[in-house]
Amino acid sequence: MGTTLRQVLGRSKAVDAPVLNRLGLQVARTLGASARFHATRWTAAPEVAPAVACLRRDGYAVVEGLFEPDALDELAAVAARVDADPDLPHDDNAQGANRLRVTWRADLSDADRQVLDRFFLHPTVRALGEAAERLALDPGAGRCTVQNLVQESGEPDLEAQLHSDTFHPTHKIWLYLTDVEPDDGPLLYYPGSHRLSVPSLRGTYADSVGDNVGARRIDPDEVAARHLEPAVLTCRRGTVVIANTIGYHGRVQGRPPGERLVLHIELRPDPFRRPRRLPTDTSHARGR
Ligand SMILES: O=C(O)CCC(=O)C(=O)O
Repeated sequence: MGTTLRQVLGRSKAVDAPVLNRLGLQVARTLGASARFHATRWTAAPEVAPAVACLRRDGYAVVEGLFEPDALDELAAVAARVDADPDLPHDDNAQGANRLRVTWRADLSDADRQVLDRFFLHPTVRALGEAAERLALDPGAGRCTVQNLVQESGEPDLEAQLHSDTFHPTHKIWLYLTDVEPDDGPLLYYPGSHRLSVPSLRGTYADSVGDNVGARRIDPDEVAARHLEPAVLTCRRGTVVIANTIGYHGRVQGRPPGERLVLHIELRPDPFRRPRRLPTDTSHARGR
């Protein structure tokens, strides 16, 4: 079957077109999606302007103090309860030996969703997401989930391999509900790696002519060629982190009994047919 324009201008991480990839298709998609993204202007709301400036400069930003301790306790208690609820559908994702249990906002009871929506629908979080993606977000837009990562001994965490999620700018937001120490598997990010560069485009090309169809694994030589240094985002509970995950990132390999409970939002609009607004997400656990 021939490669269609729809595939080329689609959101798939890679296009299965060996000849076109050898001619530089994935590099062209990367440059085209970046130009499309940067052609969209968006003025950040004043309360998030400093964080958005960090996000645009470094590829990630940290926001602290969004919730008072009592409000945070309530969010953490509800998140822990829904995570442990055997009557709720969950996705249990293999991450090497580690266990990542995902619970979707749309699967929650109205009462629990109302509590967790204090984060998912928080005006500051929404303004941050809108400025990051440069489009409007309906309440509950993006994949809104509770995620519990438990460190186990054995195979390393798959997400501990340094990677770039996809070929275009795209954002993830975490609210950490537990303190995150190195053993808990904190996020690791290379500031500045979200910008395109000759080494990153070379890496994109090399990846596209191989057989990888998932997130692009980053070779240490590519990092060295760009003189980038990592930031490990250990933090106190209550911290919000937003990252542009075209940038090089991964999780630090933790160790038992490390554990990390988060509320998570993933924003990934179509890079070429960019909508003006992202609708509310109604995804459910696959096992439902
Ligand atoms: O959970 C994290 O800290 C990072 C996970 C990751 O690498 C990813 O979502 O692509």
